[in-house]
Amino acid sequence: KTKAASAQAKTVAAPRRRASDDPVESIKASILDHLTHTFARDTAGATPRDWFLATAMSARDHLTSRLIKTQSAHNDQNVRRLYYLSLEYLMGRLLISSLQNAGVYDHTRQALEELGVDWEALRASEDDMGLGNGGLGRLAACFIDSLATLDLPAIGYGINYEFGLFRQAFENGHQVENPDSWMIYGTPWELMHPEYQQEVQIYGEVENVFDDSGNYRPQWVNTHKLVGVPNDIPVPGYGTETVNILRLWTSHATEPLDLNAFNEGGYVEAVRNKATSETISKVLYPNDKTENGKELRLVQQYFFVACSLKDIIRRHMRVEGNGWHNFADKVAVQLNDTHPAIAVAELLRILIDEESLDWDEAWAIITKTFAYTNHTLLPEALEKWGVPLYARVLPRHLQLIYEINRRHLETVAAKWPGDNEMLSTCSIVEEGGGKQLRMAHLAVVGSHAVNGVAALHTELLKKDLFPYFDTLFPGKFRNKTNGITPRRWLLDCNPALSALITKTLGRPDWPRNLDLLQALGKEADQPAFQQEFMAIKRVNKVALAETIQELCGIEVSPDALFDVQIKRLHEYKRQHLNLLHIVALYRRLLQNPDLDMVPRVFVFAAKAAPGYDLAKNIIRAINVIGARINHDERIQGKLKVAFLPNYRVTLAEKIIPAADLSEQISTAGKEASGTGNMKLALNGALTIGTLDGANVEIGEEVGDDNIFIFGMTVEEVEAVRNAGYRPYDFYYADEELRAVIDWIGSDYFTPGERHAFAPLHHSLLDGGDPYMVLADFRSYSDAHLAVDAAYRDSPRWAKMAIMNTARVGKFSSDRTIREYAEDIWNLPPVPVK
Ligand code: RUG
Repeated sequence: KTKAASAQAKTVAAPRRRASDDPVESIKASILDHLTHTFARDTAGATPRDWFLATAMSARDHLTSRLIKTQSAHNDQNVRRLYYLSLEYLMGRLLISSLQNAGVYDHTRQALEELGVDWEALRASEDDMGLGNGGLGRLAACFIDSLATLDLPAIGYGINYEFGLFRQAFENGHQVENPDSWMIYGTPWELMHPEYQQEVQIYGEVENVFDDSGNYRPQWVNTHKLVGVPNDIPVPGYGTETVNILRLWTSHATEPLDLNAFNEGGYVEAVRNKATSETISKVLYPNDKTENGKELRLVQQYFFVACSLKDIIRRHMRVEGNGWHNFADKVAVQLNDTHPAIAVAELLRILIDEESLDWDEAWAIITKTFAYTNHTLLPEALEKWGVPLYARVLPRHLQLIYEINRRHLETVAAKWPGDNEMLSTCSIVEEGGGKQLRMAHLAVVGSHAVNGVAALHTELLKKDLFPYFDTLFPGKFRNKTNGITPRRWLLDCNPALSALITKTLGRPDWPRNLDLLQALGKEADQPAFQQEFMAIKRVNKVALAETIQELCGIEVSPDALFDVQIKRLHEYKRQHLNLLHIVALYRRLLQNPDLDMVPRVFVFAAKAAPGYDLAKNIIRAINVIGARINHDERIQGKLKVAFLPNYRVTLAEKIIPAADLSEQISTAGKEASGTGNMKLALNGALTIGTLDGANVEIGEEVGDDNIFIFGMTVEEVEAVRNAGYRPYDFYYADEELRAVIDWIGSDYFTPGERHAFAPLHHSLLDGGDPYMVLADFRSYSDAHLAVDAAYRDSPRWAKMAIMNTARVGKFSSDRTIREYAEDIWNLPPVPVK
């Protein structure tokens, strides 16, 4: 029972209330009205979830009127719009950000307090909208927040997955995956629009037929039809009237029931088509990196791209005077990774097969419309599709891709005459073995701009991944360093620090202009400010310590240094390097229990792709070794290891404000950018990191004195690899490292269970240590000694932490989006009055 339940036990139902001039009264009235008239609940029986739903509906009321205003402003002015196509959006909870962005957060909190509602219980009853795997999906969520905040006319398109990323639990240290049925009881944020449903087709074959003018034309026939129904989520900007939308497609069958089959008793048969069609928007693929060759994933990609393009064309063509002649003037489409790259061939199919444009005309529209963001250099993450699969699922598109490629290779041949090697390097079709389509090549060829997501990444993209394309299309490749929304990642998740910043700067508008934080630098030396800053950190650490106790049953001291690594579990991110260091510390403590070291709490949170066995082995190793360390009284609580289960946006919001140290330790050249690094630095955590991804730029901003850089550079990694990297060389040369690896390889941590960590042990030595953990170990361990020394000097540490918050304004996603808008989309803002 909530507090409200007892406070208002006698109330049966709220009468319809009239809006009041007092905003708090008016919000109270609105919440009670929804409780009664939308959800048929009285205050006495209302559960926290009922209160959440009523509050969400009240927030939604503020957004929908602004949404309508925004749409009419955009329509009336026939504006140019940006369409962001992404297979993933990692939104998290929407209540606080909706209230904040609608400008009614404080009033709503007060209204709920006056109603006697338990706020924490209320907000805990909102499920995370986890329609993404990691950085790529979260970036999309930050971007749509910034687009609205900057008054840019934009629509995000994606899939309304019924099941988000799996819920992770641990059993005996093992990761166990459970379905994430986040919308099983509905969600208050989505507005369904059946009137904008789209029918799309798939499978079938291509026939050549004569058309009315006697021309031979290919026709895609005998296709399977699907219906996409859009669900819109309002996306309000912060401190502005603009409310854009995120449009997510749900798949349906064209005929929900085969009545003939049903009448003949074939009950399963009668709904088979419905079930198959609905499968398409059922689950998000839980894979962050590897290309998943499942047919269903290809169908998902095509389904959402085809629905979105039809919707974009419908919106454009309904305006009088619009046509194909000005399509690319009004429409900019950003491809988030190659997942939506089929859009290039689909628009071509529409223009040529349905609209009868000639090739050159169609191709000009396409290359003016699309731009593509690359998020990785890892070969296993670069999408390729087998030609036979494509021929079956999208036969007409395959023909068109072949023709795109033929023309593309003509350009290549003209540039490098007689160079067959170059032809095969640049081709969209990979020959040899089974023929495959390289989606990254299709995206590059079909776009007018291609961007990487951090300066270093973009350089490597040009140099290593697409060297010839950079020569072939000079100026096409650009950098757009990632960013994060300061609304969610500071204002909402760290209210105490936000209040201190507002008070210190003497202005509340820093969440829209993060460069203002620079001024905090002036306070970094002031003892009083340092104390206030670190007192907030401590309160956040106390809160995280409670969460750790609750989720892991581990007691940790808020006075210890909170050392945090939170991100997807992947070898290249090197959670196992962190583990080797923990085991080394443990060993040092056992050898010398009086070792003078700052007590540490190592916090991990990470999901491993269900089929990624080594990643799961690393999770198990951290859990099991951590448990042994946590219970070893000989080390007097100086080390604690907590692996928090079910990492997601909501958990990140809890951990980030409490972090002292941010682990960004990928092998140089492997992490395209990283965005967790930005969130942690913004909240005053110091980075221990390699010169990889956006760490490089974070280092440039905060200065060498305020970051702990270690390890090999990209060039050194390359040189060591070229010289023939041998992990055993490092193993034999470093006594401590050798002991640590042997220890992990023994059954010391898993008595009675031999070879529990054999996969991990093997990968580090005989497996060749592909991510060079051993080569970087000593430098990493030394950097940690420097961290230890800095932390003992509290004023120094406080100053460094403040300088991090003060100097990372560059990493606001508003800056990133402004750059995209100016440099790639040519998209002016449209203020909504
Ligand atoms: O691994 C990258 C991160 O470095 C990056 O910060 C993020 C957003 O740009 O995208 C991640 N990513 C890459 N997620 N999936 C892929 C596969 O292409």
